[in-house]
Amino acid sequence: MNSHETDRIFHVLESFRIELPSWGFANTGTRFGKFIQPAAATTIEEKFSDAGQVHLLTGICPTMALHVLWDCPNGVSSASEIRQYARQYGVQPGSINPNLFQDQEYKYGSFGNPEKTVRQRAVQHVKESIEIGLRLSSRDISLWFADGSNYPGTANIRQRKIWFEENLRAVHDALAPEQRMLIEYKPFEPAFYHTDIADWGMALHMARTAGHQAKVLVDTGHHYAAQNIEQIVAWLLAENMLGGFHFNDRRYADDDLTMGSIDLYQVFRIFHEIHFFEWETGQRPDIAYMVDQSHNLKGKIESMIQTVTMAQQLFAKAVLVDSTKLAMAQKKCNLIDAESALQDAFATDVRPAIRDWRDSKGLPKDPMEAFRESGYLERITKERAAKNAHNVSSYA
Ligand code: LRH
Ligand code: MN
Repeated sequence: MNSHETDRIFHVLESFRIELPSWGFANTGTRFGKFIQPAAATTIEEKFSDAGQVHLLTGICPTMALHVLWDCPNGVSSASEIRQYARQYGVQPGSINPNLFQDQEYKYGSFGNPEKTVRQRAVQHVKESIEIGLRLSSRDISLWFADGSNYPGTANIRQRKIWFEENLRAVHDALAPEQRMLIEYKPFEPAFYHTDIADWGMALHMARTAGHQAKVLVDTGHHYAAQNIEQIVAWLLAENMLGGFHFNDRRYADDDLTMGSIDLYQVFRIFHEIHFFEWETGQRPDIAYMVDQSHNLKGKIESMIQTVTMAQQLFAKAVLVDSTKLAMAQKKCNLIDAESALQDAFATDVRPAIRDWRDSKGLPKDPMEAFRESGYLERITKERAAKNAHNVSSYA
């Protein structure tokens, strides 16, 4: 790697930041049960403490996403306690994620529920989430809806679309000027016949209908296996409607595995579209990079460190694509040269440069090693094991 490439890597690492999900530190599982980890976080303080460790060791995770019913049990009045932990552990509250999928009354949906009172309650919950965001100086309200149906004919899809447009407009209008609303799509699960916001086109339509502070959120796990995710990213960039990402990896469906554990080149191609857009337009897109994973088997904090350093590596590799050479090859339809412009960058070992960047910032060169030597895991295991031992693990 030449000094010019090292400089480009140092330059992009200066601004690359990725947000951690509070729920990634907690005991989560699948419908077949969950395997309790004695060191897992159960309180919001513990989640901030663990996120604080990852930020301390990597320097690039200054915010943590919150899920309202999981992290703000007292609603708006949880804000003061959360602000105190944010100060104590050096990680700020990030995107606010309302919970519109676990309450019994959401059986037939939230914003799309045929029951007006249920739709109103869902709108109220999002408005409360917006207020929590304001109290915590969080910019993004991140909306995912489990809404849909399991059997043909059981839902009026067009009527639900109208309710979603009405309710998304209503909550959009409750945003403060500095806030954004991110709309996340998902093709299926937990609904297995239709999902009301199932793909990027539906999310784009809903964001545009809601208002100018609404953007689309791309969860990499929310696509059919054959879908070209980076093409969706390129379109949303071109439309200035890409608000953020939930990164994870999958072999089959929304597996929520650690980013880059299955298909590193997928994430590289996404990051390439973002760098290429910036090179071509001179505009730095305002994208929230976030992790959304479920760490069922691997250690939760180690999985986060693995994810964050992998994201950094793939973001750095992607900036090494020679965009001038690529643009020329594309123009001339020189397929081999165009292809190799990406493959050469992807094949570059950027880890030495990233270690040097960390060293230049006074950060540990190897965050995973530093974590294992810190004794933090041993300490929290002692503190939390008894509490976690009572955690139920069976599904039914
Ligand atoms: C839905 C989803 C959504 C979250 C949840 C934890 O699959 O991706 O972003 O609210 O996971
Ligand atoms: Mn997600």
